[in-house]
Amino acid sequence: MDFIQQPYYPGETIAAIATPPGEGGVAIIRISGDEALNIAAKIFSGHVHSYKSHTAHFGNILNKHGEHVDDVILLVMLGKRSYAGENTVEIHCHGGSLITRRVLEVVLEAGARAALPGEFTFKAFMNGKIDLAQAEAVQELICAKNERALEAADKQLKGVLSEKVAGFQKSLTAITAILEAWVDFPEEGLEFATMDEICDDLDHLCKEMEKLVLTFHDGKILHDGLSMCLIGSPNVGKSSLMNALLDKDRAIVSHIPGTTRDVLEDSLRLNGLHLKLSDTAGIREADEFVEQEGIRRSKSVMEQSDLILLVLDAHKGLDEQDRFLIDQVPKNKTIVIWNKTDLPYTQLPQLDFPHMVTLSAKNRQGLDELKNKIDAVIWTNGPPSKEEIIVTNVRHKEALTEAINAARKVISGLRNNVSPEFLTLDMRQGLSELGKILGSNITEDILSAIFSKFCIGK
Ligand SMILES: Nc1nc2c(ncn2[C@@H]2O[C@H](COP(=O)(O)OP(=O)(O)OP(=O)(O)O)[C@@H](O)[C@H]2O)c(=O)[nH]1
Ligand SMILES: [Mg+2]
Repeated sequence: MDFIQQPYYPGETIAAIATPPGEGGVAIIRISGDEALNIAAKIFSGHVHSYKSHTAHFGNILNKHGEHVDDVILLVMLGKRSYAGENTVEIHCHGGSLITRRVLEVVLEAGARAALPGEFTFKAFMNGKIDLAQAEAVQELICAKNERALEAADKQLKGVLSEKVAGFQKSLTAITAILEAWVDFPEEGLEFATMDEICDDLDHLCKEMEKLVLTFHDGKILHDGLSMCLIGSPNVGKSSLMNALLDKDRAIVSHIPGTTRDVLEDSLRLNGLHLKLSDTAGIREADEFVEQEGIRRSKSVMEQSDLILLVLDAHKGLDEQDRFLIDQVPKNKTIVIWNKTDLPYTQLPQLDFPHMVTLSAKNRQGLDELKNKIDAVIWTNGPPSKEEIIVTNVRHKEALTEAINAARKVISGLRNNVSPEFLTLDMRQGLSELGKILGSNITEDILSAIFSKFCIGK
């Protein structure tokens, strides 16, 4: 990210198209920085300098030759009361890609620099409008693929996670102060608190942080979504189940074994969650090249999926091929599905799998039970509630884990009479790790990595 690696000039005026490329009713060109009003005054037909903050004005954009470019609405947001925390002007023009680019060109000719990805949010961070966890939440909010991810990002943007981390920092700082006083006045010993009390406080803090780290399992699912595949022998009804789950005629279904040759993918929304569902070729001994290749792909999808739906035919019962597959799939991420229960079947064999469902893809019976089972397998302790604070970002999880390690080191140091000088170093390390979540002590390359994922204009 050039704007981070090069010297950063606070207040430098940047501009970008803030709306997605393509045609639409309206497009927005955003200008932020010290010169935003002067630039707008040069190119807009009205008296920009007389406008109050948070007001909208209709007028024309004119190029440097005084020629009309577009009829627009100009929005003015002054100083701290803007997204970036610097004077901001937004030009709402007609939403054609050519006209939008023309307006941007006029803005750049008038003195703004083209913004880099995430640079408006970077300004907001540098101007203290938001901390780093909140800046990351902006991008997560934009990219959220399901309602639950959206809720988690919204909470993070509102600062709920930041508050929690700040609370940890406060507790850790208080204990650090006690240890540092001990270093400065060793003859007075641990006057303010006994060693046991410090160990108990630190242990309590570690447990609280560990609780937050454990939410990452669910957070990752919210953030990335899940991949799920249908695996089974030919003709057991995988494609029929794919169609039933998607509620559309996506895959070809026929009574001929080996109908599906390639991997078919589609996305599925299930209880507010985004899933990628793959139908695969039925696995069996095959001589023909195309089928062999299909089967090879089925196996590879099976390995990569977070969840496997192993489909068996209740009417036919188990054959050698099914038994082979039963041995192949990892039990902890597999749901066994006995399909075709609308046809007569004898007692189903007991299989050593924790999750099993009987259904009829043809009659769409048992689908709700399957959906509930999927939900139960995915989440550690049921789906996260709206109130729960969840860590969705691996960077946050790692920083918390490092902070816990540092605090645990201090506990064991205290119990083993390690000199307090060393312990205060560990405490500082723990504090610095927590600071990274909020954006203090953060290196340029980490900032670059974070903001380069943003879109231009945000
Ligand atoms: N009675 C009944 N028939 C079903 C059911 N599900 C699938 N079938 C039938 O079983 C046959 C095979 O179904 P598919 O969905 O193509 O099976 P598949 O597992 O995708 O087969 P391949 O792609 O060849 O591996 C078709 O004739 C379906 O109509 C069911 O629940 N009940
Ligand atoms: Mg099929």
